[in-house]
Amino acid sequence: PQVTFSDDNSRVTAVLPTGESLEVLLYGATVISWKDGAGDEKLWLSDAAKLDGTKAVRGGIPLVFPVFGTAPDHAQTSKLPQHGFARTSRWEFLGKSTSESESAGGAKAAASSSSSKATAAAADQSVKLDFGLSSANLDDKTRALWPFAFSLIYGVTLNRDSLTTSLVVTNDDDKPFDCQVLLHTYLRVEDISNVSITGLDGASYVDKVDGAKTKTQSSGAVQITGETDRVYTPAAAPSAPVVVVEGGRAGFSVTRDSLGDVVVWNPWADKAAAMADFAPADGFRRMVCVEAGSVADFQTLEPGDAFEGAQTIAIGSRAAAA
Ligand code: TA6
Repeated sequence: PQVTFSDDNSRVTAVLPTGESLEVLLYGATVISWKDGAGDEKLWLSDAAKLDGTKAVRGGIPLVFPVFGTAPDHAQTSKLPQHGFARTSRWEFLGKSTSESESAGGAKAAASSSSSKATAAAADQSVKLDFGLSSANLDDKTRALWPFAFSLIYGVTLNRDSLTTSLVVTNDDDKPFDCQVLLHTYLRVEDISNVSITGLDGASYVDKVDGAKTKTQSSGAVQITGETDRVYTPAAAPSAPVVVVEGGRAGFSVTRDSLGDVVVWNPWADKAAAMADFAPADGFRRMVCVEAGSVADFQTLEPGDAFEGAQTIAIGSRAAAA
């Protein structure tokens, strides 16, 4: 895999030998592009997204920490901006690591051609980029709003047919702090009217479009036919996939580690029109946010404690099998 920096050091790009690619803005450690081997973009990024560090990126995978939304009744985080400060801070690039896995075909090929020199097994390469943010990196204003010593390590792993992003939060302070974590993923779809989301059957959810009432998802797939803003807490294990199906084919299969909640959001026409950085105006028909997080309540990290939460988004045939 190749990992290159942009000239202005604002972003890092990784490309696998098989063509898949990833682009991460150091501002917010925001993944702004993820392309499959055919060069098709899998994430939605607004045409008006700010990529110059003046505002959180409208699209890709913004990081939400230490608070999801705003929490006026939660003393520790009540002074923070919506979704906290991770997505609007400058992260450092900590390095890359690559790994190869013998693809099954390669192994079979090697076994079957014992007489001749086995062809080099086609190795499925992957690359992991690590990013860091700590209280030491924060500007004074932000640190004053949330005065705790912490460090975050964000790992983004590009595989041939999946993307994994994991966040490790460590309490470096001598007192406990509460936090929430969420990966605010904007998935790209062809047409939202052909999309349904499975894997949420029976889940309880908070409907933020209907007075934040708690409801239970009936069985069957979730359709998006208007503004949708729901915090699901599926009863099934986080490893059970939430699948974005489009035109009868599984487009994305999202599995989680230690992130018990899934937010499903689509602003629809009016809310999209009200966001200056949301373009084109009908772009809401080309996206759906499926956001893995731990946001239904706060978790308390004791001094020295660490929490790791991760998501894996599988695409194409792997997703169908999931
Ligand atoms: O994830 C859903 C949500 O909390 C919505 O309520 C909406 O506010 C969205 O996030 C976008 O928030 P932002 O601060 O990025 O405009």
